[in-house]
Amino acid sequence: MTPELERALQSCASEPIHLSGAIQPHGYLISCRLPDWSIHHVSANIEALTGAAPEDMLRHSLREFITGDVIQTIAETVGFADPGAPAQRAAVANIGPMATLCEVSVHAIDGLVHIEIEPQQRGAGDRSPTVVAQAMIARVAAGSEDEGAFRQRVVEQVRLLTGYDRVMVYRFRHDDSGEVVAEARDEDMPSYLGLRYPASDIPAQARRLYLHNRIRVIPDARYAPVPVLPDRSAGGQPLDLSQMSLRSVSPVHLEYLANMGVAASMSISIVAGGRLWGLIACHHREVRHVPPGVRAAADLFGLFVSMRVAAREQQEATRLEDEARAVRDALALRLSRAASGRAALQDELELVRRTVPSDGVALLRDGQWRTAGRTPPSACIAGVQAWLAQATGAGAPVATARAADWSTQDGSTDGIAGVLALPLDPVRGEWLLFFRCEEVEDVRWAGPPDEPFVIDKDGTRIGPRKSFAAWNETVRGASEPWNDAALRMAARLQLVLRDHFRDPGATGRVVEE
Ligand code: BLA
Repeated sequence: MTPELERALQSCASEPIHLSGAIQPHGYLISCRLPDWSIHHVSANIEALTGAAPEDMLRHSLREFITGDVIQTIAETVGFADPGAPAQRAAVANIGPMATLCEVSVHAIDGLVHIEIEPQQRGAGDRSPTVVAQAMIARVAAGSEDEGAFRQRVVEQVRLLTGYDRVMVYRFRHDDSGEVVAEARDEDMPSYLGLRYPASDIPAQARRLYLHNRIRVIPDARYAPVPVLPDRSAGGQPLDLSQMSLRSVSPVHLEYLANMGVAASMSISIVAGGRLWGLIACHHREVRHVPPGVRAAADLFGLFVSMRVAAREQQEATRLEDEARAVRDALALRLSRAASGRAALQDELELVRRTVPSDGVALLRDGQWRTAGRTPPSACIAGVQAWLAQATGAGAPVATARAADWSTQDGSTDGIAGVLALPLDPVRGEWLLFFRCEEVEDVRWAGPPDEPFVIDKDGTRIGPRKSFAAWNETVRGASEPWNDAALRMAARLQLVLRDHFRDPGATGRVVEE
């Protein structure tokens, strides 16, 4: 990656998207302070709704523009919500001199109550979001034991609800790149299934925001932003729009959508274990409105999908832990029955390998190793020893996912990249080494990952890349990283083995080979 590109990516990740100072034009904003409902901010387009110019509304009371019963409902909704929570649908009401039928969403942040008003779209329907979400949940919950079938039902249900041309489940990987793992689409739309996108397509600050603000809709990606007036608070701070439904989004992202031939988009967060697991991402070739009621149903459905994904991940982690524990117990028994557990370990490597999710294992003793499963050639021993010499710390397992950390430049590693090393007797150079193969996958990147966007000739303006044609790249030299669960399993194995490797004087049990 060139320094120029690195700088550009950095600037991308530091764009304060929650301070855009504008909303999308399919709605209006009025922001008030309690207790007097004095108006402190309005969107520049407000006159079309209330018949009053922004300057004739600022510092006036909301009561001059909205009826008492609607204000009462707004107050109740805000009172019930947690401070800083995302906008919530509060009411459907006739607003302004034309009695425009509108949906009203509200949230409170920094002492301001933000009221977002969207004229109701024709044919929006009045089905209750809870009833709709309930039906969707029932349909995906029934019999989707298999993860693939579950995801397929998810995209089909969201497509049925919203009518988007293409609905995808987009899953983040360990390096924050992502992959489309399920798709339902109009047959005329190109398929994105299986395509990989670099982490910079959804930069870190956006991923952080989407953890809490779970749903985003851009009905018309070619819109002109409507400024919020004034764009700063009384204290001179830019307004925090992070929880707003109408927030005007990053112009870079709008360009991205245009490059994909997408005129309207929606995405729903899938959160599992406190981390953004993925998104349900939707595209449409034409302008498409998603009324607040449908958004509310999609949001509830997204919460269900999140819980289901989290439960599934938890189940899978528990299954792996249980399996590893059973293998450790079997290993402990065998070693304790042997005259020398320390000596017997080398005959139990197949069992040892299954105590930590890995492709192979080696027992390093006296500068040689005994192996089981997939391991690098023994020509790599010196390199591994050199890495161990500088990587050791306080007797805990050490790990790397990168072959470059321990391999010599010209030597082959036989496709191994990750090493997790467990000190048995580091003073004597005795180690247990787990290996992982490199993730040599044929990755179908949606456009070159090292060229995620185009930098203009003058180097100042950046835009997302223009090419979405799939091309293959082989990821070399790195394995799937050793996550906390793997490190925990290694630490537990270390406890099992410790008894057999204590100083002979201390235990009297260790018999030298
Ligand atoms: C936001 N980028 C997003 C969002 C998605 C994607 C889903 C959330 C907003 C939305 O719902 O539309 C990316 N969309 C995808 C991907 C797929 C998809 C990967 O459908 C795959 C099928 N984007 C770039 C580059 C930058 C960038 C290079 O490609 C930075 C220079 C920025 N993307 C960017 C920003 C946002 C974003 C800043 C936040 C938009 C906002 O919420 O304001």
